[in-house]
Amino acid sequence: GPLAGSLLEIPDTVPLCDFRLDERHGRRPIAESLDPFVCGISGRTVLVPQLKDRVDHLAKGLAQHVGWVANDGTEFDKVAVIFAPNTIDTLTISWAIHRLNGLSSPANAVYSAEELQYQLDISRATVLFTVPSLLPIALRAASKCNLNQDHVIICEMPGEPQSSKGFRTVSNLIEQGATLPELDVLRWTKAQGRRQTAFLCFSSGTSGTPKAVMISHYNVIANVLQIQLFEQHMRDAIEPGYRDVTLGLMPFSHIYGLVAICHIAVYRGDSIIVLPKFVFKDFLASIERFKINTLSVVPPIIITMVKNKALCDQFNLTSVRQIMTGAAPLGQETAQEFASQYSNWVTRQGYGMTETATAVTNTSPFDVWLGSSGCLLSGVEAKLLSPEGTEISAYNTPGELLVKAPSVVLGYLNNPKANAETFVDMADGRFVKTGDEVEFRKSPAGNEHVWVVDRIKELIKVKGLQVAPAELEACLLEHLAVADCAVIPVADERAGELPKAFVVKSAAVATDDENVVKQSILKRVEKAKSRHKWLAGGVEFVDIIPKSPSGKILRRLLRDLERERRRD
Ligand code: 4UV
Repeated sequence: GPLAGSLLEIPDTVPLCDFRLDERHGRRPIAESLDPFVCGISGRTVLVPQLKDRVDHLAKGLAQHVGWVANDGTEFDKVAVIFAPNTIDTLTISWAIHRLNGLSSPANAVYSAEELQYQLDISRATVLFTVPSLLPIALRAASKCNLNQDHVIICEMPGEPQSSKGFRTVSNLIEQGATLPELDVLRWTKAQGRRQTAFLCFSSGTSGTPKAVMISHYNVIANVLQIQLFEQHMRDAIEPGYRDVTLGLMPFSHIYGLVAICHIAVYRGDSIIVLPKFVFKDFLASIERFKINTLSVVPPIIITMVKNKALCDQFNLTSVRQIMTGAAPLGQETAQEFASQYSNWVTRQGYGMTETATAVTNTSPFDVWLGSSGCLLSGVEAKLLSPEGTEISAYNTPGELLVKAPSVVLGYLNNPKANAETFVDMADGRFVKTGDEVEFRKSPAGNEHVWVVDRIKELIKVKGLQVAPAELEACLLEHLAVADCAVIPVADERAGELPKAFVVKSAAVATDDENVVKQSILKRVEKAKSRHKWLAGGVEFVDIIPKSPSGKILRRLLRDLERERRRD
């Protein structure tokens, strides 16, 4: 492609909070009047100088309140989980944590207490940020892992009570911090450099239960610069000084919202219109009200728009120039139908994963090929491997994608087995196995495009969110009626995929009524897990779960059988 071979210089001794806000590292001087964050509900904004101050003051207030020291170098003693929907302060909190050399672990706001507890445990968090409406769930999880209740901090939300009795708020800590002497600012040592973890995001990778992914400051900066380099020529072509007004709807707890929306936008000096949850009419109204020009969404939102064109037409959406989708496959036909309805918009797709600190590919507006995930970003090296492990170089031939890039993460926290399976040292460097089946195809314009054709790994994607089969299987096995089970994805028009369980009933089941047993199994999952993990693909009773001689569940066999049944 046009970017192949361009040199990327990636700073590796700069923390994220300084990367953009400290002018020495910025692309262009930051106008103090820019508003990186705008609340899509209240209209409240955070301007650049406020963002800087809020990060500094919150860091100081936090250090004093929870007893963290800025420079002790024991980073894994200082982990804070942020359990909140998107707010204009979410990134401020992460950056304040980073100022203290700490790690931020964002958790999805839809989590149940059990799921949150798992994240607190695995990340060994000692501080928990949440919002008033989620406080009961947060406290239930915190008490189960002995997290000091004094270290639960409330982030204010529009439309929710401004304080919760007895709990510190982000505003309290900012006020308190403003009166404290300057921090002995984090001495960003060359020794830590590329190895300094910034985020612990959760992903199940190619198999097993969710794991804490160690994402470094360097990883995030690298991906921001890769995306920026890819897009700069297009932005220059639009107009000098062009600014995105972008939609901040994708969860900031997921790599997509965190890096490919938040960090890239703040770096460029764009505005993010922050929305805490998807309500279709609010989404449309926000585009009109804030004149949003870049929409970053997932395929189910594209499908909702296609199916509800009449409602969309009631809103003035003429500000939009482009729509970006990723996190799950967008079918070629859907993409074509959408693009014909919104022919003035550029329909783009990105492909990436938590383990690559987001983007591996992106669509150039000068070579849109609907259904393709676009071209490799500059700085990415890719390999396709056959099931036998030989390298595939031909076009239009599927294989597992392996990726080498500066954004490939440090690894999974405390999990040498998963690290050895996922991050492989090859003769030409360290690659990550994506678990995705991909083809390289030459576009009519002559560029090499990446087409994601199938998924090899166990992962299920419901509305772009991860669901790990192993996590649901463990939950099902706790049910007395379940002797054995396997969970697989089944296709769904709206959600993309839904989890379905095959269950071998245990001999101990008291009733013959399969429906009663089924309902009881469904309830168990609904009680323990957030909604996107519910078994909306169904429960089917079987006599045996197919396994390999070593005892591994043959989920792919079940998935392929199910696909064939549905095709008939
Ligand atoms: O780890 P994760 O949950 O990460 C993501 C990342 C999403 C994005 C979003 C916008 C971008 O610009 C971008 O570069 C990345 O979802 O899940 C990773 C898995 O999701 C599937 C694939 O199976 C990954 O291994 N996936 C992600 N993007 C696509 C996709 C896509 N465009 N097409 C098909 N599958």
